[in-house]
Amino acid sequence: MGKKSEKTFYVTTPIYYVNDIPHIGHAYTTIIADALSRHKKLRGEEVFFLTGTDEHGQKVEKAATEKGLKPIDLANQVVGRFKDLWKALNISYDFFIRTTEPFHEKAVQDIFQKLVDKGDIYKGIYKGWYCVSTEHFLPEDVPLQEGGYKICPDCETKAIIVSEECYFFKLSAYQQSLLDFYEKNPEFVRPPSRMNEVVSFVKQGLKDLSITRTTVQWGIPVPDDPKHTIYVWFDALHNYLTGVGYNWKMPIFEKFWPATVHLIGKDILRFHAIFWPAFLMAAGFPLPETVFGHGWWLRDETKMSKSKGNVLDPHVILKTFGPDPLRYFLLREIPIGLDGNFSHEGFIHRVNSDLANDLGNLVQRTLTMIVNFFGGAIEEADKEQEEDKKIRIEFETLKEKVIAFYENYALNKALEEIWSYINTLNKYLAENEPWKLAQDESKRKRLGRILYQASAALRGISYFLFPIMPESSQKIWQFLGEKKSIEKESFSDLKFENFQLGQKTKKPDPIFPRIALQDFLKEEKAQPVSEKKEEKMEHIAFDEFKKMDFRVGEIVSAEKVEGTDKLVKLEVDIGTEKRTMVAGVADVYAPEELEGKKIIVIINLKPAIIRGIESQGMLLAAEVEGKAIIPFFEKDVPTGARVR
Ligand code: ME8
Repeated sequence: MGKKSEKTFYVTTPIYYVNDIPHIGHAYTTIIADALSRHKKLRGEEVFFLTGTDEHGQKVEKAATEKGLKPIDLANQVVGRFKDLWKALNISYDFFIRTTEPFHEKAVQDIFQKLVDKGDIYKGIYKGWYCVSTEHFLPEDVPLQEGGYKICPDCETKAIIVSEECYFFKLSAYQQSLLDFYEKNPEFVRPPSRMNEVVSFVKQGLKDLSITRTTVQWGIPVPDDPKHTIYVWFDALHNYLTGVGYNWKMPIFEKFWPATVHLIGKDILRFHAIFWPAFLMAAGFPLPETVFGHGWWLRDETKMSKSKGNVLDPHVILKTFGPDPLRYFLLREIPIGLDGNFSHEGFIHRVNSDLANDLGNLVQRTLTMIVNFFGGAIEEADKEQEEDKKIRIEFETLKEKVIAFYENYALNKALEEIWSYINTLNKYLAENEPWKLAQDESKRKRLGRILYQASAALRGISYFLFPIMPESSQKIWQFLGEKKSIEKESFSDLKFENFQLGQKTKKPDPIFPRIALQDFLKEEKAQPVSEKKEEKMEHIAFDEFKKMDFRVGEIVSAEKVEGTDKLVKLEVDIGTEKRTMVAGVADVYAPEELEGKKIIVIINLKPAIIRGIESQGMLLAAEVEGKAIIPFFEKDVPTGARVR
């Protein structure tokens, strides 16, 4: 494959899991990607912006089972939530990849097979600890807790022990090539502190990586060995190839690959900075330019995450403010590499002070004066004086700085510079008091100059802000009388003088309304809580427990439910009658093993239709490594006896 042309920019976000709905953390990465791609388009580059969803794996399988859904049905629901959020946030992605798309699955299988043929993937036995929440195998040095289990160091939930036949990827064989690559490409991982973390991890030694599972059914089957499914991370990382056309739209792929930047949160750095380049090296693809690991949004100093149940649903903010204030806040508040604490107070403060006061008032004042004093078009202006020149010259330096900051992922710095210029302009107006000049007919040209400088500067400001606040910038641009959209003017054509004397401006509507914190918090509280708090123990009253009718049931007959691997249909004698029940135990027990066994069943559970069969009760079983293990009675007990 030839080297791609210089003028393309291919940016990706992680593909998000569909086990639960999107939150501010997901919005953050996606907004960064959107701002960067809008900036690159203004610079005249050809851009491909990819986002999507990670739909396979144990975590999604488990979430679907808990909700009584098939994984694909859960995925379909949650994908809609992601797409709605991206629309509400004005995200201009070029393609939305879903890992359940056949073109993706096929490409992953082909690459897998290629690595098997090459000897980079081989079969063995894996034994170790696995974290379902982060979908990864724990490093061996994670200590054993007193109860004989391990805690995932990343998400602090309990890991499970796994022992199964699996395919391994020869990660260890790539240790030196990775270290050489990092050395030659110091910008591969950014910011630099993250590169140091990656290098020292690799130097400690890499072990081969288990990349298939036999206990997870919701995954891409291994070619010619379908009892194995491909590990969700091997599957997911390849979205960056398939999402840009690999194996199905090759001209697009060849144009944009390798990716310019994979934007990710620091939680998934190792997958992207170690596994991913190793997979690519093995399969013979050129490597991406940069993996940028940004910091986390925290709430009360802990990472906002679904498993911690402290996530913030952006919809309330979006409903009240529209997309731009949130986009602005997230990008302004913290440098991309660092963590930040999200608080409503901080958000409202920024919106009111930076957007409503500093920028909103500047737009409002300037344009209202043009309408009131010049009927909407500044016809005349005197020659620039020193103080006016300063506004034009600062504009030129600001333009250079903004470009450099955007290019360097320093979006908060770009915003700081823009705001410092906004403050200069507010000061310029305050010092020159155009509203007073308007009282004196002889000062009309002077008045014209001051309002011209302010308008020309505002035109530039709206242009610089466009990648971050596309909707509001476009509004300001149009209030200033521009007919074409901002995107039609390339960065290299942007000049102070592009605002013309005589240009017909409009009376502006308020762009950023002020909202009182109290009013906003009231609105927030009124919204239904859409996130469930996971992992929290909920107590039930004894009376509620007493309502549950557990009995000894005898399995009279058992047969597999057609078309499934896990489900078995049971006829259970509960003493007073026979009941049909569907249980997910066929991967552990053969139907003949179950016949005649006595088990514990709950008989007053509302019936449920499972695969078209009415299940009139449920058996109890222990969940061990994703499998259901049934407790059988050691001593004979009468069928129908109560269990308490
Ligand atoms: O990890 N602060 O998906 P995921 C900032 N499917 N960013 C956050 C955040 C927070 N509190 N919480 C989440 C996965 N994010 C895999 C990725 S890619 C081949 C597979 C963002 O749904 C951040 O970008 O858990 C983080 O890396 C990502 O969401 C994790 O999303």
